[in-house]
Amino acid sequence: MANQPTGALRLHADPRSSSSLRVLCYLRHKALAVTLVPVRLGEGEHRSAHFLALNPAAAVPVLELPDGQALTQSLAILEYLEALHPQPPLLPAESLAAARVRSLCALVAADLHPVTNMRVRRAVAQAAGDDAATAWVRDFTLQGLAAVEAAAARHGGAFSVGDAPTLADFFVAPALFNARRFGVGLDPFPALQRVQAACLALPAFEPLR
Ligand SMILES: N[C@@H](CCC(=O)N[C@@H](CS)C(=O)NCC(=O)O)C(=O)O
Repeated sequence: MANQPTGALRLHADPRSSSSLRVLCYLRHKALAVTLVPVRLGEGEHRSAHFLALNPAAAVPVLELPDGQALTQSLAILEYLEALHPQPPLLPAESLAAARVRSLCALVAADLHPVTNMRVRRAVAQAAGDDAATAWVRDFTLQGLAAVEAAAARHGGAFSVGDAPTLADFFVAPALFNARRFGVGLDPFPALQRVQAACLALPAFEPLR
């Protein structure tokens, strides 16, 4: 393919961060080789001059292409890889189904995740204390998951859209992993419990177990 550089992909990621896990699980699902370059968020490595040269937005993941070009934003990374490696397909060919998939990706990546991200948790903790930050994250996680649950209950089957994995599951499953980290249970979310079970049964999602 004309726009597909040959050679090794490098993924700059913190393997415990949910945005990184979206890409890591996807690469496993497609059996794509990648070199992991660890970026320890807890150590502030994403704010180093070296990393900022790669991603001025100071966030992981970053996919470094064989020619050295950097690609940021997990959804853009997955759509790029999906265009190059369409088998097995994770984006339905039918437009409405594809829009449902992208809608769920956005519910996680654009709505839920930004308000619970590390920099926001830290800012709330600094302004109002650790307990307030914990309450903040749990509250926004519950609100975000309620929206994802509603979408999965309407359009999902075994997975979050339909009965086969799609890109949406690579956003939803890491969000459920985060919910567990934050002490948010899935009891109110039966559709998400079903999606989680289906994802965790696949080898691709082993990093979330
Ligand atoms: N929308 C971005 C989000 C990237 C992002 O915020 N990643 C988090 C880790 S899950 C991060 O690097 N946080 C660092 C911080 O908040 O300072 C994506 O989908 O890639």
